[in-house]
Amino acid sequence: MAGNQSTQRLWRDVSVFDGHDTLPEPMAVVVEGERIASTVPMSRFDESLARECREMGRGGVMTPGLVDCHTHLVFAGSRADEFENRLEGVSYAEIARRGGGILSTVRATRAASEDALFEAALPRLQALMDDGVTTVEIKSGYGLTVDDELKMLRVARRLGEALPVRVVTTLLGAHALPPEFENDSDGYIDRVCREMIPAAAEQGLADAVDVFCEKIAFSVAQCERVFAAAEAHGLPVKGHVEQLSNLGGAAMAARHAALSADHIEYLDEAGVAALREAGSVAVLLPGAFHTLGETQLPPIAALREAGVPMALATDANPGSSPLFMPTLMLNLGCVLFRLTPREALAGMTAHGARALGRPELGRIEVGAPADLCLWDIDTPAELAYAVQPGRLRQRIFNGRLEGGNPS
Ligand code: DI6
Ligand code: FE
Repeated sequence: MAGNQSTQRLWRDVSVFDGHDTLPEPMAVVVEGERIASTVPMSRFDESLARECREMGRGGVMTPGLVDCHTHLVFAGSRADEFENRLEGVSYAEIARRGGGILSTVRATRAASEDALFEAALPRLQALMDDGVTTVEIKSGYGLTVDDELKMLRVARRLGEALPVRVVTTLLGAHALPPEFENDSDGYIDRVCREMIPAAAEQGLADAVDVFCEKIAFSVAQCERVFAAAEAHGLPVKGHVEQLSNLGGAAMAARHAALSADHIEYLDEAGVAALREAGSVAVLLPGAFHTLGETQLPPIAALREAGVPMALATDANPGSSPLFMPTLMLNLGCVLFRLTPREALAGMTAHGARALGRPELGRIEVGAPADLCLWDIDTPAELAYAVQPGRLRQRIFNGRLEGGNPS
């Protein structure tokens, strides 16, 4: 059985969403080693190819492995109490001003050992993987001391070594003002710029640098200092901007050629134009919008009109988006933000990858890394239409079968 010895693996009769669009015909997809070797419409399929390959699957929908380009997966503690407070009418910003919110997770995360953080994050990451994720970004931002931020980033790196998933790390030292720096936010930004960023860069722990630009966090000028320090250490930047108000953080991020501007509910026309000119990705986070009961919608029509690539991510975190299910975001992106299913899927594949500075990922294309999902559905739109776990038949990571629910 020479065919079974082959290193080439074949999926046939699959409906392919390639990262941007659904291909017009059923396809055969061949993987060799870690890469996609060929994609052939079934109308031109030659059975001799099947003899050279090991058949892995037939039928269903094949997408790139999902790319979750914005998460805060590493943390300790729970914020279920704040969830109840918010239901009683206390706002997210008010909880933050009272020292809860992000700072509550900071207290728990500082107190947790590196191993405890790792163990706590494993099932969260596994949940994302079981729902099709093959690339995930993980931010720090709940340590807010040099040591605790580096601890979080080491945990993120370890997760990527322990599990079959690509982990991209982001230093979010400028997430909230730690209590030690009360009334001295510029002093804390000095610490981020002069100690945190250099240490993370030197130890190779961060792939990018992020900020929270908001009235309850840091000003545009402070965030710009963080970006300048990141650039001095060769790290790309991105920002949580225009989530709760419009400070002009997106335009500032665009001036620094940011990989992405994230949240952006309050983004205005000038911000949209700035993102377009910079080639930055707009990252939409419907989980936080949903959880916080927001009503201000991101300017989807303007972004679409301007041709700004829109990514979609979970923002998985213990406060504003305790949602660890990427395919739910496809649904929420469509229902809440009026994305088309095609836009939502592109947002969790090709555009998500671009928001991470990894444009070779999130696409089904000859030569691309073979990170793939085979779903038990008939059309790609069904992934966004129904919220239904268990439809992932196969998860292929770097050319190897690593998960799914084979029927
Ligand atoms: N915006 C968010 O949605 C997360 N961080 C941020 O700046 C939320 C973090 C949290 O509430 O713990
Ligand atoms: Fe976030």
